[in-house]
Amino acid sequence: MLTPKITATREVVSLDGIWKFAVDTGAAVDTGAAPWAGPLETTLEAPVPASYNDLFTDPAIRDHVGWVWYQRTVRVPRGWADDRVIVRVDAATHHGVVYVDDRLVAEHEGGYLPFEADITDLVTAGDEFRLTIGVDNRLTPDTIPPGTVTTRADGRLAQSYMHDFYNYAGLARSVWLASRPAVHVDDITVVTDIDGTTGVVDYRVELAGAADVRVRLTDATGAEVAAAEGATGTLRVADAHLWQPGAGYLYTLVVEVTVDGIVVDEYPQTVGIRTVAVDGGRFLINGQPFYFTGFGKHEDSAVRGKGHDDAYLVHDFQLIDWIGANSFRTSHYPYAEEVMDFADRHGIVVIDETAAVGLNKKIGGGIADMLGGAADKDFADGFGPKMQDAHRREIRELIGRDKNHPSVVMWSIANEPDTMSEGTDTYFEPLFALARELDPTRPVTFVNVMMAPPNVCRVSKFADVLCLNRYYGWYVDGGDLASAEAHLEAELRGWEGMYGKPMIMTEYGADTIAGYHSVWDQPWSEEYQASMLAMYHRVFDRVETMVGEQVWNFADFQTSSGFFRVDGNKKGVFTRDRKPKAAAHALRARWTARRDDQTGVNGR
Ligand code: BDP
Repeated sequence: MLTPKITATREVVSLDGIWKFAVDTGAAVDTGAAPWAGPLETTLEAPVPASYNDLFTDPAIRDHVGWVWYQRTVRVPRGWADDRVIVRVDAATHHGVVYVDDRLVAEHEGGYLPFEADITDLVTAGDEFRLTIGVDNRLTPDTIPPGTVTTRADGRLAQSYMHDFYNYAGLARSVWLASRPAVHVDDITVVTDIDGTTGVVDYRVELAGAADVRVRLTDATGAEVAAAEGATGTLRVADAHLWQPGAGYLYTLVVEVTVDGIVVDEYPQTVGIRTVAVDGGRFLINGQPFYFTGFGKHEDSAVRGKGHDDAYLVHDFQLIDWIGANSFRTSHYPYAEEVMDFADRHGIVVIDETAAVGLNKKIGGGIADMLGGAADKDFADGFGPKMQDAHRREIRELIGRDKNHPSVVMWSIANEPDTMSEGTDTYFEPLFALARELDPTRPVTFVNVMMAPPNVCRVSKFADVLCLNRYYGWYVDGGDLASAEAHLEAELRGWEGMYGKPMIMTEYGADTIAGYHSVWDQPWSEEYQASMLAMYHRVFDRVETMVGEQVWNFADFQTSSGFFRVDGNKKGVFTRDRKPKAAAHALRARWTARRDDQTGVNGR
């Protein structure tokens, strides 16, 4: 799905700002009441984009389970009389319904991917309409991510889930009103290759309506470097300027749709010319071995929850650069498109993950729950074909949205699912096949949980790269780094011996209270976090097929409360307000040295 853009033939109006907001106490959607049928009866207002949970002081809003309503009036620009009019919601977490006046125009499941509706027939250029968006935060055994809703003794609903981050909900990303011509570009797919010093750009344009297509490729200065006619084709760029880690050079493919020689639609698609490949135990970008440094992140900040914020976007990428990192994983859901665009422009490498997190009854809310008796639950016990359908949709929509981002070098189809139980291989095999069918150009992986070592995991055989989350020195061998080091190395050598595939440590880390110091290696101290990471690094440097290290987590983040979390997960290298802990300085020394060593190779 194309991002709304202002072009010679398209306009966009941001609908961000303050909307009327109401919590649905009567389950309106389920009972037939219709809050969208007139002005919302409420005194509350909420900003878009933002999760609603932490905005209000009322705990009944923060912990609400079910529908909430957002409403505002929108005026269609008067110049749009000849255009199609589109409402686009960048994300509604987790289930969204959109009403134009009294009419339902869109419904979407999956809280981190966009959807849109063509509302042309319901609105008039120059006039106002009432836009109401309902958002349901419930997670069930059939959703991605899954969860369970139960009813408490006093009738209130309670939501539980098996992932370790707070179930922030609402309209956490932008909402747009967009115009586009009746005959228009519906989709664009770009695949790049390198032939000597020539860049090869294969493109495919899908149209709505009958028309001709012509394309031109411009470089970063705007100069045309190649052109072609037809909806599919190949462009060759002499002396191509490659997209490199650390140097995100972008071309623009300007797609023009013509009818009788007149341009009726224009859409610019950014293009980074680069290749990605797995070769034995190596991960190659542009034919050069690439070593991932960086983090698993979250979209998370105080007050906004998962609300997208351009200031945090810029600041987080500044900190990624400051610390010398070259990559991150969109743990544990697709991130806002603004993030992906920024990564493209700045040469940050991304492992792009679906929202399939917590497909694991054996660990519950974070690995810590495993100790609380979840270990005897089975995958088949509750996760069924409906969840697999939702998972398929999630893969399809993620690849549909992000396929043209050069920063994305690999798809991760799930985080820490149960891959030990019978039936998990038959659940996952078709999902890997689907991802490869949708995108034959990028490696596909999933992130393996500590309870599924090489001789136990039934799914690693399908992955192109082994992505491992390990907590030796924390959940296992906690406080005993000598044992942790021995166990970690033994396990990594086990994977290397059995598979020989490239390995990335996609999570390793220790909860750390900023400001807690100790002369001993005390868990929760800043010193322990730094020592533990250093121990992992010694091991990584000894294992040849290690191709990356992504610390858990970039910053402290909010989780549901419980006995294992005090105001959230504290494994951040930065605090929730992005102040460095001691480990940040240690990582900076290691990663900037590594980055400087790669100067030339990675274009820095
Ligand atoms: C892993 C999960 C991650 C958790 C982390 C932890 O992938 O989401 O936050 O453990 O326990 O199991 O800190």
